[in-house]
Amino acid sequence: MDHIPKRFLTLERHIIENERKFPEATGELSDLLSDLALAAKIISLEVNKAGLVDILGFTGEKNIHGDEVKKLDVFAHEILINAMNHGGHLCVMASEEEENLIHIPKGNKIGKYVLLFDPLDGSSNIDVNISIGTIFSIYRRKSKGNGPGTMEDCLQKGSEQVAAGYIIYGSSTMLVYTTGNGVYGFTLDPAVGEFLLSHDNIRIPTKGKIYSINEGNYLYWDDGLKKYIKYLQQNDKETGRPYSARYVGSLVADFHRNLIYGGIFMYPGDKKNPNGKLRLMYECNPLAFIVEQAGGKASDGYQRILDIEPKELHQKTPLFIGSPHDVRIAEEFVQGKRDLET
Ligand code: AHM
Ligand code: MG
Repeated sequence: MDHIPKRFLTLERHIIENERKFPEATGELSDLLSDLALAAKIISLEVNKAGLVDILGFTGEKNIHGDEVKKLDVFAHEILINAMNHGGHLCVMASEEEENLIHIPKGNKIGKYVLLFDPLDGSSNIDVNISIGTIFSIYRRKSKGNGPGTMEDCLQKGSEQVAAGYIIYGSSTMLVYTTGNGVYGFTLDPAVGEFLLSHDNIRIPTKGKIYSINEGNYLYWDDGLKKYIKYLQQNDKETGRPYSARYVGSLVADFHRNLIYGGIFMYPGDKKNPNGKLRLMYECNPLAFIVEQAGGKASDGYQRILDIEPKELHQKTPLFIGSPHDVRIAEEFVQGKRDLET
């Protein structure tokens, strides 16, 4: 797509051009991604108004139009469902905000794809104007026929994903996605209301200089992890240490920064939470697919995230994700195969 000046390359056009490379493609995945982009624009608008809530009405109250002001994460969840349940391409959905499967309403056409999403991740940061994000993951249905999708359709290994992406609502709104053919980033131009290609074929640096972890949990960590963090803090010119610590506490923001600059993000298991905090299906799998497509690595400390066999929709997993060299060394420490040099 070298012939198209970047500023004219909209997300929709990029998706369509990409799809043309696959003669068997039906255009359904393109439609799905376009619907997601529309939902993202609506959520972005609302996120940008978050600071005005005190002026326009508190959540739970009625606003000036007489509608109840919804919490933003609930709003994002509902927008995504409404934007995605009528296109005819999905057979079932699941959201971090909903315990059970979300079925396509009766009467609407049922399709061959499955959508899993975290509508607004990092929502504890909304009130303080810090970046938050939406994360999504798309699979092909496994169940036969064209009836409603099932749990089996949702509980697929991350390696089965056909597309994944996130939208970061930050200093600007960006959509980053992959269909297994590289990673592309688009920035929302608010004037024209379009996502325009701003980050072509994103590659994560092989090694970074940043580590991201909630160090407040230090006392609960295993020894291997404590040693790894100490290792990153040691002074050694040859291996580029010490690293810098950066932790927003908003997964999409922390991940996005490390994807561009290189580095490692960790949400480990610890004595309090053996499986950490992050959800395999809504957070870890989509970001793992993206990072691998960008040349990075994602692990639970022992195995590839994308190879984990899911048992339930909301299961959690420890996560080590980012530059391949950094994730490899983290694994060595976590597994006790490496020690601090004395
Ligand atoms: P959420 O899904 O309830 O928003 O929680 C997930 C968020 C992630 O964005 C972030 O990486 C993590 O929680 C931070 O957790 P902690 O505050 O324990 O460091
Ligand atoms: Mg979340």
